[in-house]
Amino acid sequence: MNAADRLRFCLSETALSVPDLSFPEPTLLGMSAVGAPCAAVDGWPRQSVRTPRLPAGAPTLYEYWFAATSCRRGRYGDIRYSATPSLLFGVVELDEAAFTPASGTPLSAAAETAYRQIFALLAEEDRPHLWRVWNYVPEINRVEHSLERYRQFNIGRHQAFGAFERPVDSSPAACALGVGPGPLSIAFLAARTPADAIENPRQVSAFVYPSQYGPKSPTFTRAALARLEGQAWLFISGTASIVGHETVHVGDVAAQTRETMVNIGVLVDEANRRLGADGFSLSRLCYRVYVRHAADYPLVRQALVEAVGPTLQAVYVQADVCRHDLLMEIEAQAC
Ligand code: 3EB
Repeated sequence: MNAADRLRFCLSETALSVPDLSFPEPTLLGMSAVGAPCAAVDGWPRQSVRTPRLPAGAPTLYEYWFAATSCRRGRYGDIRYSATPSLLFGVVELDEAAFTPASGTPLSAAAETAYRQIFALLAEEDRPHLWRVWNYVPEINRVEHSLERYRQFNIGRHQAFGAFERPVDSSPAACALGVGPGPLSIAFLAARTPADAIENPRQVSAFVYPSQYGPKSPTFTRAALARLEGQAWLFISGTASIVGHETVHVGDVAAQTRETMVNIGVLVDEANRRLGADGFSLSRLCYRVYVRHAADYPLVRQALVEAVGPTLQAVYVQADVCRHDLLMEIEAQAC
């Protein structure tokens, strides 16, 4: 591990001005634009999270991942990526209309293709360990070909894990949310060294969910604790009001938010135990909060402020959550 190889996360409501996009800031690994599509540009990875911020009218938020050293840019299949000696950040966006698979659905085929490209790239670049993945699936709850689209996505993702002999219990931290019509969009952060996978004893691991949630299980861990020289990063996956494998507090968005924060609290405690220090705390995480119904935003925010305290740093967006009875979901990260 290169001693200078650190990672920095930065939020801004102003797009970095990069007048010559063929030569972005050399240490910029990549970015995501929350609330508005960013123009597709060759040369460096950018994810569009095509769903509105809350409250209504909030400006587009730009999230940047910086490395401490200059990045090498590359393109592999449909992936655009940036790499440092130990890290790789990439984005792949696929239009499922281009897929006409002999078996499965266009979306399951697009998901499988995206993950196969990711795994092949990580092998070639010798950064095999996926730490964190952000999945955005158009119209995630719509049923077509007799199967909810989230479940179609899970089939394709699971098949790619199998094809590359990736054990599902060493999956990355992840989120999977629904956005408006457009491409399937996947951003990922990978490294030469593994992250520590953390599960939540209050919840059945998603990779062994029973088949009532779909023919193939999701492939993510509840959190990932990643060490870079001198830094420990905690990536908390999309977390919801699930206990065991069941949704709890159906119809009560404030109670769902409180239950979600209990789940996140358990993950933070376990991360601190593994770190051997009280490095992380709810009051110092950086949260992204997905709310299914925009009108629920004030209730979710209030419950979150009560759980976290006045230092709360959170970005809210309207998005569809991957079970119809989940009204919200929260992900978080900290360093
Ligand atoms: C859950 O706990 C809620 O499919 O990658 C959260 C995080 C959820 C990631 C994924 C799904 C995913 O099952 C949904």
